[in-house]
Amino acid sequence: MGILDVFRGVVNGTIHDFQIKDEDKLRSVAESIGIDTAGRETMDIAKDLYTELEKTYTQVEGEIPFAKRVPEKTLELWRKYDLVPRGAMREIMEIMHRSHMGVDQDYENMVRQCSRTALSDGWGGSMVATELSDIMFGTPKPLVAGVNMGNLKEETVNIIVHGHEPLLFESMIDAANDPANIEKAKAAGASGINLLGMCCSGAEVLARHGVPHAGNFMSTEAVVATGAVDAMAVDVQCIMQALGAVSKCYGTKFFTTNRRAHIDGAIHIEFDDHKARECTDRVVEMAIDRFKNRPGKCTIPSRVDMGIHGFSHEYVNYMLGGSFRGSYVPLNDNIINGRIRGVAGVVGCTNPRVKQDWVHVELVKELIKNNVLVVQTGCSQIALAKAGLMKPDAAVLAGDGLQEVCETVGMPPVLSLGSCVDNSRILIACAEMVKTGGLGNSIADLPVAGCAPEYMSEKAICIGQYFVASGVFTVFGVTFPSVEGTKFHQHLFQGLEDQGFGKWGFATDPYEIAHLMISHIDKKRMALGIMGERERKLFSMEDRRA
Ligand code: MSK
Repeated sequence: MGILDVFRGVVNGTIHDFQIKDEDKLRSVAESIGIDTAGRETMDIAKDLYTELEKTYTQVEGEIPFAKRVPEKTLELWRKYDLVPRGAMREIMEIMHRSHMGVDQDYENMVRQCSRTALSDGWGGSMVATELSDIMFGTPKPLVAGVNMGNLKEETVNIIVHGHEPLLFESMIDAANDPANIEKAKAAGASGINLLGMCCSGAEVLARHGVPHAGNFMSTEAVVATGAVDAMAVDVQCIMQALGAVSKCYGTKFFTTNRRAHIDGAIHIEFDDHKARECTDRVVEMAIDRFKNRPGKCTIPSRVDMGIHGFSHEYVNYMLGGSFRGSYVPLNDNIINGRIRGVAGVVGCTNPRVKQDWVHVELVKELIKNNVLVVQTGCSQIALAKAGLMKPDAAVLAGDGLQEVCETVGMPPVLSLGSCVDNSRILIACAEMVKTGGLGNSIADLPVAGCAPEYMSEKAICIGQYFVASGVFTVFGVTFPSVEGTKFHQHLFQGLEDQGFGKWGFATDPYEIAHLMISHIDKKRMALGIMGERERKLFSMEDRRA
């Protein structure tokens, strides 16, 4: 909603710190929901696009605008079960009412509203945020960038931005590159200003601008202990509560910037969309002050892991088909001929209950070894970037078929897409695979699967549910918030698939998760009649570990 608010300010001319940067994207998004663009001025189209996309949140009857992007057969199924979201606010109000004591007491009916609300996020709020961010800040294209704490530099003023909304980060990029601020940093004895990202806002600007990334959710306190972080500014979501106290121990200036998220012990400087630089210039100024008075020695780990980031749907289209015939045909063809067995989305959080990054890395290695192309978002993608799998030469870890495709195209076997909000890019890719043809008529027919092996946030449940309702088998790890053996659990883990949707899965062992996903992909391949000569062996856990 924050991104939509800023887009409204941009089209109405009341916000000047942000602009429309990608006009092609503006036109293609507008056309995708039936807005006429031929011969029209950019701002005219933008105004119509705003009016249309606002309905995603506020409409009380009808279907959200991006329902027009859903494959026909998937949309038919949603209509049959009355799942097409009207508007996010209406669906959230309704679920709040239905979950009140003594209202909706039928598990299937309740799950239907869960799906409808979740879909208003995936094909609604998240998709709007991704598309408008591309329009205002630029659509990502692959670029080489580094992750890990070795991106901190002792001789520079180090500023970290952490959270989930790109607005703070975009403004901080401007502030950190402002010659006047750089001069102030130099006058304080620094060689410059070094801006780094963490968590999801970090993943987003890593993909969009190649800003170095210091680490995922599990590293956000540890990075402060280097002593080298002069300022950390946060907005919303996944901010560890102890960051204020940890920052105090190391003299790091810790800022909250969003009116919805204050933290005890933080310096609060409110970020105002209309005066964005007031906040970010102030953070830079206080970071320079801390640099001048660093309380102790810096201990910066030397490791930096380079990789390729920023595979937007638009770029994947171009990468596979070329600029004159951009298309998903080569991807579908390579799935049909069996070089690529299927596609897996491995996304989501890192969770303190398990060894850092281990489940993500082992799971993804097992998938690519079995010729499954992996797409990633969020903290999971940072785990794999640190493990070095976002480089084309990581293709040696892939099975023969996937390796051949990666070498031909020159791409890594693991594609980094951006933040958790960019999971909507995976929905668009699924819709495109259906539209391209040869892999069934609905998303539920595709040989694809999804996983958040270390989820920990409430919104991950919503993301999982919008993938399941869209037709994707989705596996979660660590814990699952339903009781095995109940009718409700059975409905989530099987009943939904019987109705034509995707379904949930659960496992904690990375190899078991990988083979749940691979078995599902094979089941879909079998149904599509594209299993070929491949021998289908049911593996025991011992086989898998061997
Ligand atoms: S930041 S929601 S820990 S991916 Fe999106 Fe990472 Fe999960 Fe937060």
